[in-house]
Amino acid sequence: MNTEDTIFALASGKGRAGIAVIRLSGPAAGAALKSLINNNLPIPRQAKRTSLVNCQGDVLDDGLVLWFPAPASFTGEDVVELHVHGGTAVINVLQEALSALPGLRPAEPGEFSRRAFENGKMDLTAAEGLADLIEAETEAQRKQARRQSRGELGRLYDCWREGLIRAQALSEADIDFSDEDIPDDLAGEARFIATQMAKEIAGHLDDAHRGERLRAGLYLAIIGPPNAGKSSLLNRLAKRDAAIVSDIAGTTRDIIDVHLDLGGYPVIAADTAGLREAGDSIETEGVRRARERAKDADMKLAMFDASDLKAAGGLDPLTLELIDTNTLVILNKCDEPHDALPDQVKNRPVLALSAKTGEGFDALLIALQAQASELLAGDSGPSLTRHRHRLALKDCHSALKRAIVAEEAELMGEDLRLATRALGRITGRVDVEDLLDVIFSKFCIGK
Ligand SMILES: Nc1nc2c(ncn2[C@@H]2O[C@H](COP(=O)(O)OP(=O)(O)OP(=O)(O)O)[C@@H](O)[C@H]2O)c(=O)[nH]1
Ligand SMILES: [Mg+2]
Repeated sequence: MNTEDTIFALASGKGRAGIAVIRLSGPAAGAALKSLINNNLPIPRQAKRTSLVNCQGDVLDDGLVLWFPAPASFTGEDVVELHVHGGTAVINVLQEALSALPGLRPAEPGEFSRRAFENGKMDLTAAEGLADLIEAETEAQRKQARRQSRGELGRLYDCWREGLIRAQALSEADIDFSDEDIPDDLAGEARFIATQMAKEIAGHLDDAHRGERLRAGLYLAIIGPPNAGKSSLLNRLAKRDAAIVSDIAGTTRDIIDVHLDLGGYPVIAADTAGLREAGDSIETEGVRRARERAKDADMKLAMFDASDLKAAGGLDPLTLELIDTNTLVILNKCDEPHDALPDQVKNRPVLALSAKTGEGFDALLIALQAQASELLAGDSGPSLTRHRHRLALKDCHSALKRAIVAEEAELMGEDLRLATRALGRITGRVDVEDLLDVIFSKFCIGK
């Protein structure tokens, strides 16, 4: 990727819209703007209404243009924004005109953010936070992404890293002056810092994967015997007919996912095949998938037909087996005559529901929101949000534990160096060339 190039891309979403924003960044952005407006550059950071023309002088559209000279721009380079009419033909003809200008090419995915990172406009966690903000579907996700995009997580890691750089310097001074008569126990002080930091990092890691779960969404599995009403419930949660409902036992055979916003928390709810000793090979596969989803789920709804309480075999044993501490038990079809319901099944709370009439549905939503909040609402500090953060923090913690018990200052210094490096890789302060392609290619910004 050549950073000498000037790149351009549609910054607003694809598809018809009132306004579309095309963004340019790089050394030829100013010349490109002059050519497009056939005029001098406008006043920086002030919108100017103008016609936009191609090289032949044909007027392509009217719109607003904005000029952000380097370094006070998103990428730190010269940046131009064209606010034009958001029709497909308008966008296409403008992109063609831009391609025809010298030194301009379409941006790769994530290239604007990557340039902003490389020009020191934001650290790697802030760039990731910005990508998350664009993907955020719920309020809790928006809040987390906004904090990260404003650099809160990066600042925490930078602060720890500075502490470790100091510890490293102390341990090195201890080596350099070991033969001389120095009053302070420098290695002891370095060990003290490492110990404090190891405690803080262990606490930060012991977060029940809150940030990662909030970013990805909680998995909720609706499980139960055939005909319990699982698909009916999924449809009520989704407010649409996402799954087929019928009185034929074994209707659902595959997993059907729907994305929900439960009080600001993102939840991916899955309808699953009814659990039973299946008849054919397709249903067997469906039941296997249902069990697998139940195993991976953060929350489960174990659903039974309330009338099964008085049936000869009682509640379905295959479903009972899967109930654990993250499960809510639902006794459905309470619109039909049924016996008194128990308060608990396998020590888990029971909710009476009619997926058909909606009776008990609000109580279920409240219970689900409470469970989601318990899993996702954190303390006041920023949470790590990606597996790569976790791996680097674990590396850092292991190196610190070794440093604390190291018998020689040289070994302590080496482990402190590794711990510092691990933190630096999260924010992108050191050694991240190998990570950048992977990280930025996943961004949707600039596409
Ligand atoms: N009376 C009553 N009938 C319901 C209720 N919920 C579902 N049903 C009916 O029960 C039957 C089965 O409903 P589904 O939602 O397809 O059940 P399921 O658990 O998805 O069944 P499988 O996909 O076979 O595992 C359908 O005829 C529904 O109309 C309810 O609350 N009350
Ligand atoms: Mg079903």
